[in-house]
Amino acid sequence: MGDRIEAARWGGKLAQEGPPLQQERARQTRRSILRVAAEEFAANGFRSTSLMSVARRAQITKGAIYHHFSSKENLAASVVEEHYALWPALVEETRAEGRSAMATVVTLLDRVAEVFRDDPLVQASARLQLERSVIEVPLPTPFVGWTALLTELFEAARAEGGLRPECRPEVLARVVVAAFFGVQHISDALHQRADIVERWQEVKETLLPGICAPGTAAALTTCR
Ligand code: LUB
Repeated sequence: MGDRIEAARWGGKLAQEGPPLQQERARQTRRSILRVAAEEFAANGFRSTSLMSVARRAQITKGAIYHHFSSKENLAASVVEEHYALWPALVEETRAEGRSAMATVVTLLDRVAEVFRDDPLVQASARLQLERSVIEVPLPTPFVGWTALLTELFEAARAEGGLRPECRPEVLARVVVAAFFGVQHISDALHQRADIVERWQEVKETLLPGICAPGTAAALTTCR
């Protein structure tokens, strides 16, 4: 699927890189700014993060930041876009491993839980999405990418006979996205996402028997 089509699915757009980046050094600087900004946004939120604090932490000038990002709002939007740009490769890699559609869903979301635990860019994006009302630039629409992808995977699972007949793929997708969002939000609030993988395992063990074809849930809750 073309990059632009895939990027559109995730509610984002190919990160606007401003004037064409002439050299690898410029790309490295942009990546470094995004990483440092993500750490600041994740820890302190949008309002309490300043471009000065990002510049200081990145050991560059504010002018160097403005060369890549026109404002703090644009920087925040780029962090969120970079978050969503992470998923297509993980999805493609997991789907290429040849599991059943249901096993692919389970494995994929296990990996996503680990990314939420470990990646400051994703953690920052989740916080910025919660603060989107005070960020005066458009951000990618949250949840739509995962809802569309999971609907597709649950439709494939239905075709494979992997679902209970009463389950509707688009409903399952909304329920699972809501469950995952809640798990990562609560884990963040209480434990800085340290226990997100374990909490997600509990949700899987609870939800899967009501989703999977009879007798198939147990094998799925431990698949890797
Ligand atoms: C996911 C969050 C947190 C959806 O896709 C998103 O926007 C998400 C942050 O906005 O959970 C569930 C995978």
